[in-house]
Amino acid sequence: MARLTLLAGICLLLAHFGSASQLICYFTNWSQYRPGTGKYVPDNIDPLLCTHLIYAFSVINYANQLVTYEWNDEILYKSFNGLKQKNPSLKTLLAVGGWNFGTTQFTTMVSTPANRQTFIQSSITFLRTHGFDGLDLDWEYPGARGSPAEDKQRFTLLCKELLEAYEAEGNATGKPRLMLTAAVAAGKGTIDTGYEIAEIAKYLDFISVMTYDFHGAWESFTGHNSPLYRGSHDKGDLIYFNTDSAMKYWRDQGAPAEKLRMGFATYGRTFRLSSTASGVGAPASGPASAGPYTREAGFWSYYEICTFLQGSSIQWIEDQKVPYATKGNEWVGFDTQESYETKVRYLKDNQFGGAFVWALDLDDFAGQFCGKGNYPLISHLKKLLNTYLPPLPSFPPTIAPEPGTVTPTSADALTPTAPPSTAPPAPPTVAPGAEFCESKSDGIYSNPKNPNSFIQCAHGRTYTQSCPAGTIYDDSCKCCNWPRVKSHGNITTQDETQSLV
Ligand SMILES: *[C@@H]1O[C@H](CO)[C@@H](O)[C@H](O)[C@H]1NC(C)=O
Ligand SMILES: CC(=O)N[C@H]1CO[C@H](CO)[C@@H](O)[C@@H]1O
Repeated sequence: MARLTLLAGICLLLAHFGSASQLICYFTNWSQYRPGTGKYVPDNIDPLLCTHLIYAFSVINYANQLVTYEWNDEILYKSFNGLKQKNPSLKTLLAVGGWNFGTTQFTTMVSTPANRQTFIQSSITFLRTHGFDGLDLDWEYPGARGSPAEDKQRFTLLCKELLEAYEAEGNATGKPRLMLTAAVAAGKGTIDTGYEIAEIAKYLDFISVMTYDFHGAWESFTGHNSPLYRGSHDKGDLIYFNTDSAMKYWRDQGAPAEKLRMGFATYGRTFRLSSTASGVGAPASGPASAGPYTREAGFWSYYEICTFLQGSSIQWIEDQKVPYATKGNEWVGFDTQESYETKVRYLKDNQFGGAFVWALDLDDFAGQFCGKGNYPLISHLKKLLNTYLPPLPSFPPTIAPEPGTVTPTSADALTPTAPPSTAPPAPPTVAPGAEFCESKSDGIYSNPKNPNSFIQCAHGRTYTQSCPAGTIYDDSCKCCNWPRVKSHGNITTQDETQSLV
């Protein structure tokens, strides 16, 4: 117990250190059915990894009530919400909807005030009964996929009435108000038909913009699942199919940046090449083979990608800041620790309020495939969010003449190349006279001159950052930590520090 208190204390401290970015992680009710080492249940979740966990998905029944989907959801809810005993500051939400659930039940539910109230009251009972802290609306999408145009306004009404009811219930019971959030579209056309952005932003605690699935095997040319920037090959409406466009569109249409959460994928989307061309925009005839664990053509978990990378050719898409890999006639666009770093830097530069991950079970959660420990992507994301990242000069993505859009990198040093020399000079946060980082690769280093601080190297520049009072820099977790305490003659902090990053 003393150990848990210490852990909670460090987490709180870390939350206040650097930026207080939220990390929201989705759990999926179907990952329990994957074979062998792919099987994933709430017991596999590290309770200290994320600030919020979202259970996907629940559904709406024909009586407009919020209900379970899987036969064993109630058992899983119990272990899911039980994780809060190991991390008291963890928040859990229940997502309703999802892609497969479609739109019909949502349309019926929002169509009359009575139906909406039935749903709203049932959600309060359901969430409280099972110990969730809030509801995440995953309607894909209002005003699209069979949902009529008026659902755009009705979705706003639903958000407004849900928040009012949650406030009233919180006031009446003295419990903290239930949270209300939504996962929303990232494609400009779907955003326009689906959301009154400035309105819904008033009622939602945060908005998760699904900045992935931009390209996939439903198209006849290769493209990246989750590019950060527009690519030189993007023409017409495709210029909006990237994270940067989607996040800025939501912000510029009236959603406060601090309420927006940027989506990070722990999976990639695959293609089968139909010619000898293998770059971005190469002709494709469909998806690559299904992965042995996820078993869905066109889609590979990060841990399945790690297996594919052996013997593959990996390329960094310079203008979009994400990698792809090819082997034979199979092609996958995916994310790595390196692309996450560029994206977190972007997130911080634009002051978006945090990140969310789809999904916990698609990372190498048990560390059995990628050789980078448990949850290599999500734990890296957590570390990036909790660490000071010096802003880089923002330079527009260079539109290189086709096909010169990629630079080859080797499989084990997948490092984004330095910004072009035309980049504007660095902001004035560089430590004066510091040459520490001149020949070092990007990353965090201990400060040989002061244990209460650390040094961040970015593109050869040196940045010094202080640790919070009472803590020292700890290289084993690349974080600020309490000084190591001896108990019963053993150093006990090793596994604690690991679980912090
Ligand atoms: C809940 O209580 C707050 C604070 O007293 C008040 O401002 C708000 O109007 C109440 N909301 C509802 C829906 O009762
Ligand atoms: C096994 C499985 O696919 N489970 C379900 C989880 O919940 C969603 C609700 O959106 C269903 O569509 C899935 O089929």
